[in-house]
Amino acid sequence: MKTDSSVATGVHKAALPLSENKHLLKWVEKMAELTSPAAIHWVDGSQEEHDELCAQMVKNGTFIKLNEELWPGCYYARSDASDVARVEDRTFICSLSKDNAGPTNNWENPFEMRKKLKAIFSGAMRGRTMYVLPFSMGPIGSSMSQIGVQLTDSPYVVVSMRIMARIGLPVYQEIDKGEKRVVPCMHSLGAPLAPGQKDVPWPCNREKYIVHFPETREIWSYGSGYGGNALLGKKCFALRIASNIARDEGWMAEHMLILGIEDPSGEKTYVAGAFPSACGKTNFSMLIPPEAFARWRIWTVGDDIAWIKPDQNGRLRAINPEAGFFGVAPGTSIKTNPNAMATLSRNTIFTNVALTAERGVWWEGMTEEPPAECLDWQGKRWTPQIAKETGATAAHPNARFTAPISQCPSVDPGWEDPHGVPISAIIFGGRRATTMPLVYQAFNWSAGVYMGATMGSEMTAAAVGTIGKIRRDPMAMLPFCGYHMGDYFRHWIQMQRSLTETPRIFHVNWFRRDSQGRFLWPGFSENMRVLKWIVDRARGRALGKETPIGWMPRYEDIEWKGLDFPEEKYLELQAIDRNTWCGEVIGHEELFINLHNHLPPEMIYERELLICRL
Ligand code: TSX
Ligand code: MN
Repeated sequence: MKTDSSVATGVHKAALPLSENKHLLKWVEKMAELTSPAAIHWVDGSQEEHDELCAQMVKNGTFIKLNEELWPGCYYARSDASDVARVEDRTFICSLSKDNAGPTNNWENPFEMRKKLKAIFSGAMRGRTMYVLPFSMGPIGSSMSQIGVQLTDSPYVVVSMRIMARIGLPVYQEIDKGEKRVVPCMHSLGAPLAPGQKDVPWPCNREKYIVHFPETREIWSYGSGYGGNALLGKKCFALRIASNIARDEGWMAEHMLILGIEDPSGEKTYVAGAFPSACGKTNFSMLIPPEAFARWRIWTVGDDIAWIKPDQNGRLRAINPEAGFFGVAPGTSIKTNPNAMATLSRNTIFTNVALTAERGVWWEGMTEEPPAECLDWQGKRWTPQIAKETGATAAHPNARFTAPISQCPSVDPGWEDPHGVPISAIIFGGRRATTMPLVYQAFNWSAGVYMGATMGSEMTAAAVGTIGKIRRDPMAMLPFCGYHMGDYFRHWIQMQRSLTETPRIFHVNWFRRDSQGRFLWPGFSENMRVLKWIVDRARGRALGKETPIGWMPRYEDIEWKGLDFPEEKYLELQAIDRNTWCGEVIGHEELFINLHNHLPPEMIYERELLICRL
């Protein structure tokens, strides 16, 4: 292996192994042999290390340091224009049997895939440093936490993971205890440097592979430095691999926010919520109650992932395995999400937003007035006039902020409780212009599983002929379930058996429109009124009206103080049209046909019952 001067002279302490775990040392050695990095850096997670890596990235153009007065501790990155989102068509589940991956995942034979990976990773880190990045998903030492080690040639990934997960020295200590299985996560940008070759600000490869081996609990990611493709603790580990672990061990790895509702008496109720993209999940997780809800508080535990496990008393408890938010910037503002704006005001990495003249950041929807001039996410000059003429946005629609949860004003005091928080209700949601009422409650657990399995959002993308078509996204897990979706529904059904008390299950839709196409519901803070009914139902305090689809609040069951919302409009918002719903249930069939031989019978029976009631 070639070594750089710091390795050769041994002056850089980071070049020395920080773990004594034999398996880890051997694996690092083997992977270094495969990828031929110029140096190995054992990440300790310290502030000094972070500062050094940032300085190095500023020097080579990956990072721009933002104006310290305006954005203290913040950095700005522009990705390669071809590396801006997760690549679902390049994401693979390599289980031994194709049947175990199911029809909703890309499957490849694991032996073939290993051959392929060996070839593309061979020499892939030449000229770069390989970082050994140990991380804990969940609070270090919690029995619900899981440990991984990511080998990566991207310093951007190292500093991002320092926000998104717990990393460094305390994690080596956990590993060296030898009590927990470590998930190996191999990552390369696939952009080796020849001697003397000048680096680019955002190295990556046109060919991408995001590969999961569920049986051996391994992740291999090649070619991308962006988000879920590269921060392997997040979607790859905490959802795709963890969903496999959870099925085997009897718990749940879910694409859910977690929030706590505190009432004026101090009583706290936690709920988890699954929403497809573009529903405002992060906004919801940081909701600020309307003025009329004085002394009510919403506490944020997480905005994206929940690991949920039955405790000794048979009640579900949840942790957020993450330590940061990797949130979509466009649309985030003081109006839509003041807590997010406060969170990202310092120590935040911005990727693919716009850069202002005073070395600040901007994105569409951040302020009512756009800046007179800025540099867009590709570094080109952008003005409101140019936008008008060309339609170019200053920020990429998938531009992100990476910010620590600890900085969120609404962060729950118990967000790092190693035992997790008790979950009283599960909320499913979707973006639906028609059909779906503001809120209803499933009759029971299996009806709730059916509700989650059939949820979806209307397509908003401009692809021809797709407007108004519903994209089904079961439990918002379609891209994230690491095994057969039918078996996943079965696991949900089975969970009930290990619980003395099941959480109540609800469906919400903030996006129903009237005949003129206007939103019927004001949303945002006003969603608190829906949450209050959900809490009261979960605690057996509120009434509901039985309907063909579930329990629904009557007008008088909702707290309307401080909002002028006429009963007539409420009835429109909550209307269940039997004909429309017959069409809806027919739509469910399409999803189930794909999964037929793995579908638990409960799904069939729930559908039949629903049809009969309609
Ligand atoms: O995040 C949203 N939430 C959840 C908030 C806690 N958004 C933003 C879009 C998703 C990315 C919403 N948009 C919500 C919502 O509840 N509701 C809507 C629809 C809507 C948009 C604008 C208005 C009302 C409703 N404003 C006015 O009518 C003035
Ligand atoms: Mn997500």
